[in-house]
Amino acid sequence: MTRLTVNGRVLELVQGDITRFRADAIANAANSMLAGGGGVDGAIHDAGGPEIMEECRRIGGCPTGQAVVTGAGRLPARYVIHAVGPVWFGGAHGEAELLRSAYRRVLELASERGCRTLALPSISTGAYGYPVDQAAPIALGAVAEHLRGPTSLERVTFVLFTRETLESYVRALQALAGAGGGERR
Ligand code: AR6
Repeated sequence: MTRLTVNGRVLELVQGDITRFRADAIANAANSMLAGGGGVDGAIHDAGGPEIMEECRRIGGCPTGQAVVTGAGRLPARYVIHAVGPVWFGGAHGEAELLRSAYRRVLELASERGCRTLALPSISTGAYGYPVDQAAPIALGAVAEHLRGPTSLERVTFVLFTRETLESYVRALQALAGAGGGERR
């Protein structure tokens, strides 16, 4: 299963490159210096062009568990929301709460700007080492919770780069739906 309806809004999973995904906002898995790097961050800055980094430099940084907004340069989006997820240190260092907080902040910022569509990557599960099977339920739970409340968002899409990541999110979505997290498939 790759799609769940929550409160009439859509939470969906696709495999792909988030830089090619058309949405009002896309999230980035950034670092607290907003300094750019590899993974999805590198791909977003490469595809979006230098304007995004200029704005990141002006903002200066972002604490772990938080997010900041810039324009999207050449990307087919209006905003990039740079979220800073936690580095995995074994799970006993507040990683889950920081990851949940990073997603919540992205969702709040997108809604504050009136976005109807949002694309998300799997924050922290690449270079930052967060086990994807543990990150996926947190990521999906944060989105489902947000969609149950007042929001401008109508569709939130996880754009997952690898098949393994998608499969992990599919399992977590099945568990969420089974636990009554949505209305229908
Ligand atoms: N589209 C969607 N997902 C992608 C893409 C893409 N184009 N490229 C990679 N991913 P990571 P983190 C997936 O490492 O763990 C950077 O250097 C990737 O397969 O990008 O939060 C930053 O500057 C994985 O599932 O982010 C930070 O320093 C997911 O994106 C640090 O890495 C996240 O992997 C952040 O590490």
